Amino acid sequence: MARADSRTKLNRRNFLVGAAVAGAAGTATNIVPPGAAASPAPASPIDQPPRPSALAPTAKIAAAEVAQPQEIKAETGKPGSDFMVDVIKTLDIRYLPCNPASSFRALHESLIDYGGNKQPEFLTCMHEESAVGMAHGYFKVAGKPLLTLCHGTVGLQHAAMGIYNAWCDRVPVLVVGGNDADAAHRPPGVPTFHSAQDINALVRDFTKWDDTPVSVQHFAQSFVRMYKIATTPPYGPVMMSLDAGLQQEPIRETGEKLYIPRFVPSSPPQGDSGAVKEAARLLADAERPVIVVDRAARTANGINLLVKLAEVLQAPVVDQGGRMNFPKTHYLNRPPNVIGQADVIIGMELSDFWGTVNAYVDNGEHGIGVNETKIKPGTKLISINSVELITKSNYQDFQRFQPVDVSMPADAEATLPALIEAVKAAIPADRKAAIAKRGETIRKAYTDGRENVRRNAAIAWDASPISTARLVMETWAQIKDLDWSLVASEGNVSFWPNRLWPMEKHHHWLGRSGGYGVGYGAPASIGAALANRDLGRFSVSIQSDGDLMYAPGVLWTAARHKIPLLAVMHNNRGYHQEVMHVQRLANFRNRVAYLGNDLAPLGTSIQNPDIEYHKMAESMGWWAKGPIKDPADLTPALKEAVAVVKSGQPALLNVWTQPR
Ligand SMILES: Cc1ncc(C[n+]2csc(CCOP(=O)(O)OP(=O)(O)O)c2C)c(N)n1
Ligand SMILES: [Mg+2]
Repeated sequence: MARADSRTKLNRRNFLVGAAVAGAAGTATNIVPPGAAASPAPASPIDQPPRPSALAPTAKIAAAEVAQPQEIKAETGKPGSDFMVDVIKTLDIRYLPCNPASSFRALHESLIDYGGNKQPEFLTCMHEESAVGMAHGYFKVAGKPLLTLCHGTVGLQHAAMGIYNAWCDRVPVLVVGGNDADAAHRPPGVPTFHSAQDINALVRDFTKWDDTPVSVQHFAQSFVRMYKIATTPPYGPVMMSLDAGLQQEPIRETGEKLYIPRFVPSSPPQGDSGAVKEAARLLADAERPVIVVDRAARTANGINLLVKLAEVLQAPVVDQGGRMNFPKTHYLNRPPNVIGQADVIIGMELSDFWGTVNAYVDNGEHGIGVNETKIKPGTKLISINSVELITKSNYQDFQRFQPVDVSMPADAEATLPALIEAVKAAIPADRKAAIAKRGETIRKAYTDGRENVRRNAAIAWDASPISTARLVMETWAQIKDLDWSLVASEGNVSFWPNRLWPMEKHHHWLGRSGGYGVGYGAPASIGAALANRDLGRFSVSIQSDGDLMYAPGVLWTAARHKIPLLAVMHNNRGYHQEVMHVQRLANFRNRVAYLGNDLAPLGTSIQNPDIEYHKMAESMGWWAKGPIKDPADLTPALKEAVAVVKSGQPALLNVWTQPR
C-alpha cells in the first residue's frame, strides 16, 4: 500500500521534474527538448547569445544529469545490497560520512531502509574529500575505522587526496566506490561517463589493498578481508570497487548458502627477538642514548610503554608529533637538538629517519639543498618501523634512504614490552648510578627549557593582528579544566600548542595530516570531534584560513549532525607557507617579489576581499563571531564560544593572526 502511494506521488513529481528539465535544457544549453516548439531564430548575428566554447551536451545527456530516474521493474527476492548491509553490520562501523551517488544507490537505499540507518549512520557530506577526512580524524580518536561510499570515478577523484593523507598517516579508512561495470546493460550517457574498467587503479598506489567482488558471497569475503587488512598495523586505507548491478539485483539462487566470515583481529607484527636483544644491548651500554618517536604510540597504552622505556634508560625522548607519544610534562621530553649529542639513537615509527639525523637547508649557495649530518661519527642507529612492511614504489612517502645498524620492520608499540624487558636485563648493576645521574642533568635542562619557551611566547603579546602564541594560550585558558582534545592544528602557529599545552593523554594531540595535503584540518577535526562527542569530550581545533577553504561544506555536515567543536581560526589572510617560499626564491634571485595590491607575493594572499569566515560558518548553522583583531576581544569571545560548544553545537571564531 505504502508503495502504491509513493508511486502516485512519484508520477506527479515526474511530471514536474520533466517540465523543469525541459526548461533547464532550453535555457542553459539552447537545446530544444524533443516535442517542444523551436523558439524563433535571433534577428541578426549581433543578437545571438554567446556560444559556449565547448560542444553542448546532447539533450539525452543534459536530461540524464537532472532527470528523474526511470521506474525499475519490481523484482522479487532479497536484493544483493541487503545482504551487503548484513555483512557491514557485523563490523561495528558507527558512521558513514558520504556524498550520495547513483552508482551505489542500491546500497544507499538498503543502508537506510533495510538497515535502519544504524551501524552505520549516514552523515551527509558535501565533498568526498571531506568524507575521507572525517573518517581519518575519527579513527585517531576512536581507534575504529569508518566506511565511506563514493561515486567510483568522479567521487573517487575527489576522495583521492584524503586517501593519500590517510595512507601517509597510517590510518585505516574503508572506501567503497560504486561502478556500473556491465557495458551492455548500464544506461548510456552519464552513468557510462561515470564507469570505468578499474576504478581502484586511481588509488592503488596509496591503499593497502583493493578488490572488485563479482558475487555477493565474494563481497562478504572481501569486505571482512578489507576491514582486517586496514586494521592490522601498519594501518592504511583500503578500496573496493562495487558493481551497481551486483548491489541492485536480487541474490541469485545457486543452491549455495550465503555466509558472513567472522572477523578476528590480527595481532600486530613484533620485532625479531634477536634484533630486540641487540637493540637493548646497544641502548643499555650507551653513554647518551636518545629515543625518537613519530607514530609510535598507536593507543593510549603506547604512551605508558614509552615512559617506561625512557625511565629505565633515563634517556631523552624527542617526540616528532605524528601522534601523542610522550607526555609533554615529563622531564625526559626534550627538543630535537639532543640528537647531536647521542651515541645511540632508537627511532620508532619515524616517517623520515634520514631527516632526523641529517640537516637539509633549502636553496643553499648553489640553489639546491645543502645536506649535512646532525650526528657524531659512529653513532649507532636502531629503527623499529612497521611501514617497511607496506612500502610501495610510486609515491615517495618512504623518504630518503637511511642506513641503520639494527632494523626491525615491526610495530613499535607491539615490540616495546619485549624491548623494555630486554633493556632492563641488559643494564649492568654498576651502570645504574650513572644512568640515574644522567636523568638529573636532563631534569635541569627540561626546567630551563620550559622557562625559555614561556619567555618566547610573551613576545608581541599585545600585537594586533593577534600573535599566534597569544591565540593558543588564551584558548588554552578557557579549556584547561575540561576533558579537552586538540583535534587538529592546521596552518602553522609555530607549534605553540605542542610547546606550551601540558599534553599527556592520547587524545590531547592527534598528529597532522600525514601527506601534508592541505584541506585535512577542517574535515579531520570534525570527524575527531564526532568521536569525542560520543566519549563526552570537548574538542578544539586551530583552523587556518587556507585549509578551511578547500572544502568548507564540511561545516554544514558538523551543524547538521550536531557535532560540537570549537574552531579557533588562525586567519593570517594567506597561504603563508607559500608566501615564504615565493619570497625566498625572489630573495635568492635578487628580485623584488611582485605584491600586486596585497601584502604578500601575488598568488599567495587571501585578501581583497577578506573572507568573512564567521558569516560563512553562520550560514551553515554554526555559532560564530569575528573578525577578532584586538587581543583584548579574544577571551570574552572564547568564553561565549566554549559555552556554545558545551551546549552541543559547533562554534567558530574568526581571529586575525600574525603569519606565524
Ligand atoms: C592540496 C594542497 N595544495 C597545496 C599545497 C601547498 N601548500 C602547502 S602549505 C599551503 C598554505 C596553507 O595555508 P593555510 O592553511 O592558511 O596555512 P598557513 O601557511 O597560512 O599558516 C599550501 C597552499 C598543499 N600542501 N596541499
Ligand atoms: Mg593561512
